[in-house]
Amino acid sequence: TWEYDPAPESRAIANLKPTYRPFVDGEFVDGTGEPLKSVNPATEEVLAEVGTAGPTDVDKAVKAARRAYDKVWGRMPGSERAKYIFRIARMIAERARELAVLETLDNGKPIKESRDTDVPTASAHFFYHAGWADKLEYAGYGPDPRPLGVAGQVIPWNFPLLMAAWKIAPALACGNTVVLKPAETTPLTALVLAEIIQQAELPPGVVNIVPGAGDVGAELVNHPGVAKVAFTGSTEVGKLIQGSLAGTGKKLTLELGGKAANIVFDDAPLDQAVEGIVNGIFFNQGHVCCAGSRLLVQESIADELLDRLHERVATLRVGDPMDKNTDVGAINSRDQLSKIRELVTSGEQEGAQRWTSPCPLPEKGFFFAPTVFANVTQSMRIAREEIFGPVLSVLTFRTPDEALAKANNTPYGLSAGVWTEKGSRILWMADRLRAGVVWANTFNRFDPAAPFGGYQESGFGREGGRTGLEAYLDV
Ligand code: TXE
Repeated sequence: TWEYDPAPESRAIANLKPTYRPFVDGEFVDGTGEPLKSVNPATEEVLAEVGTAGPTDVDKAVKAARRAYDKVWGRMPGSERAKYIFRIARMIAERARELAVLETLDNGKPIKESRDTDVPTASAHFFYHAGWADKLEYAGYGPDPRPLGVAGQVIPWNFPLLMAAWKIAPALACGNTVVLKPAETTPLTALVLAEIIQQAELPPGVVNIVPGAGDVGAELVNHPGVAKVAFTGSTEVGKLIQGSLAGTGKKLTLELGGKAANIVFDDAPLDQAVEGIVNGIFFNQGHVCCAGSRLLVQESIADELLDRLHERVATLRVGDPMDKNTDVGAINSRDQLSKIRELVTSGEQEGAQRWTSPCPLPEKGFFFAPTVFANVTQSMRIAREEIFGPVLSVLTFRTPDEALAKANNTPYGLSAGVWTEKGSRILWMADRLRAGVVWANTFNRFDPAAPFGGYQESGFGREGGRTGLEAYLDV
């Protein structure tokens, strides 16, 4: 074990300020809500105090967004909107180092992930959607697709900047204006994005950021001035929102939980599969809605694969997220850590065989060692419920039919992985898996041009690609 003393230089690179404030109508304002404290989950120290939005601030933000929509943004030629969106993309790239360090401090994810995935993908998302802004007549919704108005968007804490980009970029490209609520444990990078949006000189009100907890989210999605709601978060809250919007005529997309199957056949390239399994469940501490949290392995290779997997997982370095060599960082919050612990205990009690990485953990901070459960049966909670942590449940199968039945035996349906040398089998499986994304001989690959979204209780609607524009357009 070791003590983690966050280097003051990290704070300097992140340009960390003592206070952050809501962004409404082009200005940073004192929110009327109770301020919250954003905590570094790796050290449990307070990073900054964040002003939150009260109901009056949400109301002001939605009205400002509506004014901006009516007066400028909704009427601006797409080619003009594109220039602003390109500018945001470039400015994110220019401030990549600052944003990556800030994201890691606030979220707990390894710096190599925020550096190589979160920040560049956020920038790429704006670049990609800037390209659509003046080509919407080719989006496939008729010659003159129209924006909807004000989009109310609520995002979670697992990819704070990237989720903001996923939400804001397509909304702006299509001519909508935005009020976005970041998650209460990770509001900082969204507020730096607000600064970028201000410096990029977007007209006031086009984008508003209202930090706060779930009550602020509820206030936002239920505001009568909001025409479209986009939510990423828990299935539980997604269902609540869907219920409360019933009959309002608001357009809704939901991106909720998952329990993805990563399916390995006996002809799979095993070394490659082991890397894909590790990436599938330990990337971002497993705080990934499409995480490959159920490994389905063909019985004949199960022992060998499990041995190789243990060997590989034991090499993962868990700890200081600011260390470039760290593979698994901190769990985002104490609440999430408790949830992971509870589900892991249930796995033990229900008779699954637990293996835990011997990697030492820091004494302070919210950390959880990579864990692999063997002998898991389909009825166990660890096979059914989303753990959202670095915990893998391993099940076996004998035939492709059995693999398919087990993979689809879930109320979710966000993603799946298939590992085999047989192209025909990949196509057969992909056709029958009830999952929005099926990766073949890889996992957790994203591209702004590829639509992403789920089936069943993983939600509905797609984000990204041409299809993702549908959520923000009327025909
Ligand atoms: O989610 P919440 P939590 C899953 C994951 C995790 C569990 C709980 O399994 O362990 O959900 O996480 C806002 N109206 N996922 O509690 O509460 C909230 O402030 C409007 C999977 O953090 O759903 C935050 O901004 N908004 C998921 C956002 O919703 C409300 C990512 C998500 O928080 C609200 C996160 C309300 N009534 C968690 N209540 C994924 N799909 O990736 C809360 N919020």
